[in-house]
Amino acid sequence: MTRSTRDMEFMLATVRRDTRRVQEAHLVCYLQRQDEEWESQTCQDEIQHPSMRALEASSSAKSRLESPWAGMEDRGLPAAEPGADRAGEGREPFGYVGIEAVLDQMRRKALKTGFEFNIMVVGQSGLGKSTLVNTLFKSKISWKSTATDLDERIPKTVELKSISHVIEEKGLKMKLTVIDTPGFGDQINNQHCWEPIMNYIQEQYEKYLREEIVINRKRRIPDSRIHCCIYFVPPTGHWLRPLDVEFMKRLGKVVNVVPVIAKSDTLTLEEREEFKARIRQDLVTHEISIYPQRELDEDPEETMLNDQIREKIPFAVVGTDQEHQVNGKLVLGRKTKWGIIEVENEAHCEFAHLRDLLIRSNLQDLKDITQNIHYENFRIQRLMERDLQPRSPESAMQCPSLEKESNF
Ligand SMILES: Nc1nc2c(ncn2[C@@H]2O[C@H](COP(=O)(O)OP(=O)(O)OP(=O)(O)O)[C@@H](O)[C@H]2O)c(=O)[nH]1
Ligand SMILES: [Mg+2]
Repeated sequence: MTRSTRDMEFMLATVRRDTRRVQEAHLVCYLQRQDEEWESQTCQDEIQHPSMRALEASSSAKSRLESPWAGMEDRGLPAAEPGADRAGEGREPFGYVGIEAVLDQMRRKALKTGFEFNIMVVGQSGLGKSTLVNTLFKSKISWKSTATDLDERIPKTVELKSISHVIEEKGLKMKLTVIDTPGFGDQINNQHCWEPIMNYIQEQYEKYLREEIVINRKRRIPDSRIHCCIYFVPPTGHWLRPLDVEFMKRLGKVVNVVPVIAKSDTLTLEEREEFKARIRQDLVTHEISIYPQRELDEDPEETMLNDQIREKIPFAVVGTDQEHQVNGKLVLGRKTKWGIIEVENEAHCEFAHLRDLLIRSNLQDLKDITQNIHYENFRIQRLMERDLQPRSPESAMQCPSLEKESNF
């Protein structure tokens, strides 16, 4: 079967399926990458095409938007009348309808608009949060980024700071923003140390909601909502501390949380594995919701894929912003007395797994869950606080109920 026929069948099969998880522009970036991989693996089983899920999500909604016959099939009508071929004269009436062109349209649109992705790093002071942010920007995701000089020594973070870089790959642009937060745990009393972080997350939802409820909405609402929060667990080798339990519990209710073991180079391989198992156990015992949330798996295939991620979490990471020569190549690594720990080498630590989860495999899913679950919960609760019926953009902006402190 040729690739285009396969795509056609694939598209035809998927246009019938309904979905709510659609963000076309972002999705297309993902599709483009998968297409390239697809080209190099033509013998792969069709069911395993990685873009399948994404296509299933997009094709239905997209075809409804762009086709003048959208929804006809759902209403029991033929998609196009024989002999009245409005889409393209001279084509077979029951054969080729040109749906695959949607992919090109989506691709073009994505190239034009680009997309945003926001990550936040949270954890106790001195665990290497700022260092990991630099590692992320210096690692191979951002070779072509507009990164500024990151070689200065990393100072202690004293306030929430957002760092954005535009990462460009094959004409596609992604604005990656990382929110670096001051570490907590320095105080004798750490009660409520999560408040500044929780408030920040909530403020971003609030900002988005304000933009959404005005009558004259912007065509594209700037998205500063946190799509993923990386929580740094100290490498104690024991169990989760009560403070970490409390903090993650709260975070998990409002944002996608991905826990990592910080400075994992300080643990032996056995200690690392044991610690990971204990943390997983603790997460279940304390009912902490972390990404990918089991209850949000949509089908057995997704459960299978997500189980593989869940088995690896928390990722044992090592951070650095220094490069070293290893076998004639420059690598990001930490130089120790005994050798260099290469942070992008999977045999040394799991930084690459974390980066792949965030940027390669689950970026769209993280954005979807933020939009459809976390933001939606916030939005419903906020709108129920008072009946919001803005009459003009101005009144919406000055709506008193939005000024009020939320319980969220
Ligand atoms: N051994 C080891 N040290 C690390 C690692 N990552 C960072 N460090 C070191 O830990 C120290 C603190 O790093 P930061 O990145 O400033 O930590 P932080 O979490 O941002 O600290 P605050 O801003 O105070 O919250 C620095 O000396 C880093 O070089 C790591 O993976 N392993
Ligand atoms: Mg810092």
